[in-house]
Amino acid sequence: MYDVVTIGESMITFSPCNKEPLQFASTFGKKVGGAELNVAIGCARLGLKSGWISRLGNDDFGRYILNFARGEGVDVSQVELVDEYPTSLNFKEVLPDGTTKTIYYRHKSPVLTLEPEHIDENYIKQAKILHLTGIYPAIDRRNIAVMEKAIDIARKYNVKVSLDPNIRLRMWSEEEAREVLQQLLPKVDILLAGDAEMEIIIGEKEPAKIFAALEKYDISFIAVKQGEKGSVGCQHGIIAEAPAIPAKKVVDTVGAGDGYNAGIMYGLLHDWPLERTLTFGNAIGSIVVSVYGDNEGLPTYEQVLETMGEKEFIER
Ligand code: KDG
Repeated sequence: MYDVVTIGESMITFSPCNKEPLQFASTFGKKVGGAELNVAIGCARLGLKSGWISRLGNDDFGRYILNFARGEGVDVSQVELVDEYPTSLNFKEVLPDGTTKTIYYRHKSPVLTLEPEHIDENYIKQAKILHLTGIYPAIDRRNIAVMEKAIDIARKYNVKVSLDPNIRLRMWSEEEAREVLQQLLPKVDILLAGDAEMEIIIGEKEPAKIFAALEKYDISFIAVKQGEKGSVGCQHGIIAEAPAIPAKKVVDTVGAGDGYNAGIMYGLLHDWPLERTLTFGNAIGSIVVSVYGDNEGLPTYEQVLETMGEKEFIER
């Protein structure tokens, strides 16, 4: 039995060691990135059981990512190393003020070898939540068929379908993203999106207007991430908001949304009141932005409670 299962690509992330522009950097540190895997790791750190469905290149980087995910406690039984394409890469610039820029090398991605028939009904049906993102179809529209197969299985077994648009405009245009993501909305139970992403998909940025515009899709849980302002949620028509918990220091914002998603799923799986679920997600976002790396800052359950002021932090 899994709490959360995700499908998507992971890449090796190279970042300049000295927080300098990519163009002039000569030394790079190697880390692991990929929104769906970040969510699976975030869930595992909180104590949930998570699984990740993917394909990696049968190379040193693929083996590194596979072992990394396994070491974080994510089930990787549905991840295969394939010979067709090398493991994807991205180069991430993080400047001293915390601004980031990413260049991708993922056009021929190993996940292109994942076909609908590889999606194991027995695996998906064991999950409580199937989490998908807009990055996976942005890599290649062929991946939509894989998502649809997984969604059909999920709906057959009452597994909740979660979607984060994760719109990456370096990978597709606003028009392409809108067309694909709008089509998925009728099949989504949990929508976790940034306000700017909602503006791209449905033309509304303000939470009350977003919830009104989405009413026809009958999405049981919607969270609108507003960055420094916090987040607003709508659960079965009830609306609540939670202010952001200020970060100690913002050093790297990449991955904060994935951590937030893991927190929201934790709250949903424990039937928490909406406001607490949102606050828990916000707290994780705040922790993640204060640590360098896409998933290194993802906290344990106890660390979130410390940030929320519900547990004493003992330094040593
Ligand atoms: O959400 C974080 C991701 O953006 C990062 O880990 C890398 O998947 C990635 C992407 O597409 O940018």
